Amino acid sequence: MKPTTDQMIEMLRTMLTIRHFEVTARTQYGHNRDLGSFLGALHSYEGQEAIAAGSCACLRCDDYVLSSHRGHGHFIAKGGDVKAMLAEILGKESGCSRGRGGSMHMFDVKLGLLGGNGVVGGGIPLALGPAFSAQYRGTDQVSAAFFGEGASSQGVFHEAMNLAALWRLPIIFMCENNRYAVRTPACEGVSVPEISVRAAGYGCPGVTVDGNDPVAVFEATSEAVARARAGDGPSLIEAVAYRQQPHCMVIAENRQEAELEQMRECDPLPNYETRLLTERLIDHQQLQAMKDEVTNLMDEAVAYAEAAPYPDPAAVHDYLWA
Ligand SMILES: Cc1ncc(C[n+]2csc(CCOP(=O)(O)OP(=O)(O)O)c2C)c(N)n1
Repeated sequence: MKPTTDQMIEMLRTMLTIRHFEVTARTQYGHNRDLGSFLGALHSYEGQEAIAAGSCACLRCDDYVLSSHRGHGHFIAKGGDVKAMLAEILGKESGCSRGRGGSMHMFDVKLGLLGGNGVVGGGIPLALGPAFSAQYRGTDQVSAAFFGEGASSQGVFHEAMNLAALWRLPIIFMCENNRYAVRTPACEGVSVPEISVRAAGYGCPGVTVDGNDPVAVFEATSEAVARARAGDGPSLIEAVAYRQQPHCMVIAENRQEAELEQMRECDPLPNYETRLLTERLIDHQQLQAMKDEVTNLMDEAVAYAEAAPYPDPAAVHDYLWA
C-alpha cells in the first residue's frame, strides 16, 4: 500500500524529530560525561530515520515494538515522549525507566513499546510473546522486532523465525542493515549478500528495500502488516541504510573519510525533504514551521531533563527482584 499525503508528511516530521533528538542526545551526553556523570553507552540512529518512520507509520498504537540497542528512533516513531527519553539517557528519575535503564532501555507499555535491549538480538525472540498473546486472544495486533544485520546471524534470530513461521505468528522481523556491526562490515560477518533471503529457510516472505526511503519502507511494511493481521504469519524485511555516527559514543570512527562523504550524499533526511518539496506536498514555509516545532520540542526536552532530579540513592535496590 502507498502512504497517503498526510502519512508522507508525518513521516518527514518523525524523521526530523529523530534526527534532532539524536543530535541533542549526543550533545547532552558529551556535556554530562564531561561533568563526570556516569552514563551507559549511547548508540545513535542518525542515518536510519527512514526505517523507523516508514515502518512505524504502518503500526497502530496497540501494536507492539521490540527494539534494539539502537532504539531511540523506534521510540519516537511509535509516539514515545522525547522528554522522558532524554531524561532516561541522563539517568534521571523522570526518565521512562526511572533513570535505571539508560539509552538502551526505553519502555512505554501503553504505546506497546516493550523495550530496547543491550543483548544483540535479544528483542527478536521476545517479540514472539506479544505476537502469540495477540493470536491467542484473537486480536489482530502485530508485533515488530527491530534488529541489525549483525543480529541476524545470532542463533535466536533463526530460532525465532522458525517458531514464528511454524505458528504463523503476527510478526514483522525488521532487519536494519546499516552495513556494519561495530567495526565489522556486513560482507565480512554475514554469509549472504541480502539478509532477506534468510526468510526462505523458514518458508516466509523476505524482501530487501531501500532503508533511506521511508516510502519504500512503508510499502513493504504495510504489506507485511496486512499479512500478519490476516493470520498469514511473519515476514522479514531488510531495510538497507547507513549508520552515520560511530558505533556508539565511546568508540572512535574507523571508516574512511571518502566512504563517509559518499554516505552523506545518500542522507535520507535532506533527500526526503527535497522529494516532498519537489512533489509539492509541502512548501518551504511549512517545512520551516515543522523544523521550528521540532527545535522547540528539543529545547523543552533539554530543560526538562536537566531540571529533573536523579534517583534517590536510598532507592538503589528498588525494582530489583531478589
Ligand atoms: C549477545 C551480544 N554480543 C555482542 C554484543 C556487543 N555488541 C554490541 S552492539 C554489537 C553490534 C551489533 O551489530 P548489528 O546487530 O548489526 O546492529 P548495529 O549496532 O549495527 O545497529 C555488538 C557485537 C552484545 N551487546 N550482545
